[in-house]
Amino acid sequence: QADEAFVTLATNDSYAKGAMVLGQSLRNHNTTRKLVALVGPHVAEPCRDALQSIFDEVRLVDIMDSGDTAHLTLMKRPDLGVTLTKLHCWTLTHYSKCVFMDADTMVLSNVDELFEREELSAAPDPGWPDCFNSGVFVFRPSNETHEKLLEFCNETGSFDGGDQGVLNSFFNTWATADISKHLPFIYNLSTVSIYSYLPAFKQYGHDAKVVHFLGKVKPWNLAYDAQRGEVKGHSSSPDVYQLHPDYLLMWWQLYSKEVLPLLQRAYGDTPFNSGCVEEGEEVSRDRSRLDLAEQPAPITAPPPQVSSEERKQRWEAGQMDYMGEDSFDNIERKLDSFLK
Ligand SMILES: [Mn+2]
Repeated sequence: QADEAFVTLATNDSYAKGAMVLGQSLRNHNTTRKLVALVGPHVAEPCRDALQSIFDEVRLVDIMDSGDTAHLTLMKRPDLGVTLTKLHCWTLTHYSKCVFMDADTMVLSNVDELFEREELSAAPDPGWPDCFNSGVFVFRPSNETHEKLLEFCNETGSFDGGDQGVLNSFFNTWATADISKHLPFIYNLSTVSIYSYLPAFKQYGHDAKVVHFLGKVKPWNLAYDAQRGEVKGHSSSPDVYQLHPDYLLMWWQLYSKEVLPLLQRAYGDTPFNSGCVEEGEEVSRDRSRLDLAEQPAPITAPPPQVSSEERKQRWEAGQMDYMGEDSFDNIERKLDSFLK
């Protein structure tokens, strides 16, 4: 077991926060395996220091000065930078088996049993279940596999522009060959699935072991009022609906209680974006708007009153009334009534 590890990846300071929450969640559930964080060159020094205190190993991956094939691929396909950094996990050959987990995942219980699985084990993707989701997967480090993956990237690229496309094309028998390589969905519960199939979430959601904050808006894009215990600024973007309020709150509670002190120690007197706001602080809205500024702002005029049936149709057509009837507060209330 000493040669088995959970591996994650942080390419910037925001994802580093996610990696810290993931690592701490694994520690809190008493994993017996090693914890490894791969970090890109853009992660600030204090963030790496904070990662050091949670992870057994923090490894800098700079594709620019890594192996020839990786470098060459990056020259040809600069968009695959993050993907190539992630594929680097196959070079961790001092471990015999690893479980990769995205920095936007968090464990809700011990998941060490994942090491009983073989390469490549993963859960179905909610958007196309014949593809696996590459947010959580079991693999065997091997320089040979790494080289093959890089060559594959060079020749084929990625059908979705990311690592999931590459990995699904490479491990292309996953959907049909061996059912033991299909991880149950509870090992990679995408928050988007909660809303797309609410009855299933009501039936099986309490068994969830890993939650995956899939989608454009991540928990760290929002703000948190630690005094009130409230996540702030989430009514401004439709993408936020894909984040379940309970899991979102769990993420922020873990972050503010156990991760933030590590960051504060690492940064010392240097100011940094903690994500936490003072009670009633008006900046919170501006800040979350700033954080979301990379995403195009949703343009939704306040719609006229509609019947319940018409509203349902609009919802199913993807036209939610985010600012009004389908506002986050209303959805949260509805979910609460289901969950209690
Ligand atoms: Mn992810």
